[in-house]
Amino acid sequence: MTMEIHHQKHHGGYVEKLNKALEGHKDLESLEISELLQKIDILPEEIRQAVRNNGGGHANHSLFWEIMSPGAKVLSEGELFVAIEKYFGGFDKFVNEFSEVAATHFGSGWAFLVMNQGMLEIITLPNQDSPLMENKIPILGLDVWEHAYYLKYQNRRTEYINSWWSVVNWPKVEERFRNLR
Ligand code: MN3
Repeated sequence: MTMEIHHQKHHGGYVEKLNKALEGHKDLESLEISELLQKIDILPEEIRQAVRNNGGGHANHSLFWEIMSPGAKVLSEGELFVAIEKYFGGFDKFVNEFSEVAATHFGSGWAFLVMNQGMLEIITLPNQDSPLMENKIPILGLDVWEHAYYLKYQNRRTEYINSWWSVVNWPKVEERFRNLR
C-alpha cells in the first residue's frame, strides 16, 4: 500500500505538475526528461523551479521503480560488482556507506549511486533534485522522503533502508551501469 500510494499519488502528482509547467513550451515538451533536467539552469525562469521539483520528481521516481523488484538476486559478480569493490573497498562497505549517507540525510531527499566523470560516487540531494542537474548519471536511487516509508515504518528510516536492500533489482542496476560504458 505504501508503494501504491507512492506511485499513484506522489509520482503521479509530479508528472501532472510537470506537464502543466511545460504547457505552451513546445520546444521543451519534446525533450527527454534527462535532457530537460540537464538544461535546468537555462530553462525560462518562470518554469525553472516547477521543472526542478516535478521533473526531478518524475526522473527520480522512474529510476526508483525500475531498480526494485520482489525477490531480486544480490549482486555477487560482474562488472558493476568489480567496480563497486574498486571504489568502495568491498560490496558490504558500499552497502554500509550508502545506508549511512541515506539515513543521515537531513530532511527530504534522495541517496544515489552515480557515475561522475567515469567514477562511481555516493551522493545525496535535497528535495527532488536529480543528479542529472549536476551532469552525474544516477545508477541507483533511494527515496528517503517520509512519504516513502511513513505508512509502514513511521519514523524508522533506518529500518526502511535496511529492508529496501532486499528489493534492489541488481540485474537492472548492472544493466544501467553497463549502458554507460
Ligand atoms: Mn517519493
